[in-house]
Amino acid sequence: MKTYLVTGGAGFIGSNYIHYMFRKYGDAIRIINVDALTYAGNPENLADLEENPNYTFVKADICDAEAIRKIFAENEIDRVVHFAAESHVDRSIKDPAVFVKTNVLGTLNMLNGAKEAWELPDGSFKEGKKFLHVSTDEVYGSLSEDGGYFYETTPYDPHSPYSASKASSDFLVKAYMDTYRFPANITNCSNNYGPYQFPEKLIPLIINNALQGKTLPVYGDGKNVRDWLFVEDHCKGIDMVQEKGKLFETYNIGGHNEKQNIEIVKIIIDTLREMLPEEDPRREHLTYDLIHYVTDRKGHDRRYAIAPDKIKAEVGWYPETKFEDGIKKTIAWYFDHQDWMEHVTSGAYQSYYADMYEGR
Ligand code: NAD
Ligand code: TDX
Repeated sequence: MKTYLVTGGAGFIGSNYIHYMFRKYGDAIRIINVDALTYAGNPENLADLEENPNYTFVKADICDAEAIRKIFAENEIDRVVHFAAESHVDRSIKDPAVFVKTNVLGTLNMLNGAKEAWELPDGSFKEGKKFLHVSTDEVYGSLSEDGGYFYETTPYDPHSPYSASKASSDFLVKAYMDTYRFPANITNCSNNYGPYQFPEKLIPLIINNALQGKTLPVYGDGKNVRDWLFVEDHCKGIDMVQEKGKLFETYNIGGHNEKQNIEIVKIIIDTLREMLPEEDPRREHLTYDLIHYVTDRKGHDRRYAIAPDKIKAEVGWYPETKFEDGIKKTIAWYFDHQDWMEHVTSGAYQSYYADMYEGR
């Protein structure tokens, strides 16, 4: 039985990954989820696993060397899947320091914990151990509107404090692979969408505002392009890289699905209108009139697009979910889980929203 140490498993992608892995492997695996439960971490995302004897939750900060060492000392960890990070670009523009602490120093601490536990006296590593570092396409910078893709060989050119901190963490993982032959992979993926995403990110924020009849804030001219990937496809890709990928390699994971932000916002409005029953009073307000162009994000990257050719050729992964299906499933999930949305938007979210959007 393999034991996985997942960091940041109470967040959006991490919780989807843990669900995916138990669906796929059942009780043939154990998962230990270490998460500090910041504003982005929500135990409710994994409430269905509370009674599962193969699942353990540890509340700890990935920067806490003692706590991480203890987990490695008490468990024979086979795989690390490292999601934990500060993940929101807008927050990084307001307060970069915590991004450097968690994303850079936290990653360093995870690398050291795994290295200490897995390294043999001759400097080689125990058989079969693997560390997967989850990163982003934002490390490659921004593409022009009229072409080009990010490849694994594209030079790093991060612009925001968030992407700079992720780039730094990628370089640390590369340094451990190059210096110590530390058994790792890096994956750089495009924008994920799906259930359990915190409503500071575009898609859940727009769904939540639309259902409440609030204005829908679109940055700049709304024509920035993102390459949307259904979160379940991403989770499958991570597992396939660990099972079939070559050690020490980087794999880009993308949806081959580019959309302008304004297109996404209009799709959400149209889909919600279809879902709401005729007599629902919210239908009347759910029109494009809710769209509100606001001051652009500072340093806003124009376009991201991944060419997932290498992962397809070497690992056999491709994005299976068509955007039309994925976005419908996603909107339906938020529609059916309005209680989840209420829980995550009460309290601190209100002041976050006011600070980020009021008068913008
Ligand atoms: P998220 O913000 O939803 O979740 C982050 C999780 O990490 C939360 O559960 C939080 O409590 C935890 N965490 C934060 N700081 C911690 C710390 N110091 N110690 C322990 N736990 C801590 O993020 P997400 O969207 O699920 O992203 C997961 C990973 O994927 C990140 O590394 C992010 O950079 C990367 N990524 C995300 C996307 C995307 O579209 N969401 C795209 C590409 C890459
Ligand atoms: O209110 C909004 N209005 C708006 O126009 C928000 C929150 C966003 N936007 C725009 C900015 C981006 O062009 O929508 C696009 C998507 O924004 P986000 O959801 O904040 O994602 P992005 O900045 O592209 O970064 C995401 O993808 C890569 C994740 O948050 C990162 O963690 C990941 O690395």
